Amino acid sequence: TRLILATRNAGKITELRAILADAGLDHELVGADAYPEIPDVKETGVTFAENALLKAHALAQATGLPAVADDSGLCVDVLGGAPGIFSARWSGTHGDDPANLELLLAQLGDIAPEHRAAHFACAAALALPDGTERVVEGRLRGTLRTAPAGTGGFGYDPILQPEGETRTCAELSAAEKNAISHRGQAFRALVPVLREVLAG
Ligand code: ITT
Ligand code: NA
Repeated sequence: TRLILATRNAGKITELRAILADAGLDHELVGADAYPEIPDVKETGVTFAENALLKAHALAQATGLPAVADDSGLCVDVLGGAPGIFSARWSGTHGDDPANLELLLAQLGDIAPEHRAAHFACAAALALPDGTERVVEGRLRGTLRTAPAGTGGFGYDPILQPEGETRTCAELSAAEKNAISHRGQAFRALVPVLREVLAG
């Protein structure tokens, strides 16, 4: 069966393909860019789970195929959880623009390491054309660096150093990141649900 990856974020798509393949999912995975005629849904939810469900339902309804979506972001303790669901547009420009990360670093200034706790969060949603839905979440806790390091991954990866690591997410290999990441955790938890729901 074909499974839609209801996202246009190339970094997410690369990671999702690896995570789902490693988990033994044998569906044909197709990104939202394969359906250019389908407009992007407005992310009007106030939680990652709500936005992930909105994106998954929009693609499932429009294509008549099962769809999974990822809504994710960086939540900084000292900023009360911001940027959170606004991570992709924190500086006003979208997505993998380093302006987002630079603005966040400027906002944190020289706050000491013990006050730089943060986590990545990911909600993984599945929607079927008949309206069936599931959503699960994953988290990766860590500390924010004062300067970016590394070239891997995407988004805020160069500034998040996971707990127990000496490297940032952007200095991990793709496999190392997927093994511990918010996205890896969420989508690995979704795989048994995908198997069950798509089989039955
Ligand atoms: P789609 O809605 O098309 O999936 P998007 O990039 O707009 O793409 P989100 O609204 O979920 O997706 O925003 C997620 C943002 O959070 C993303 O652009 C990054 O800035 C950040 N982010 C999420 N996961 C990340 C990760 O694994 N590493 C670094 N930054 C991440
Ligand atoms: Na979002």
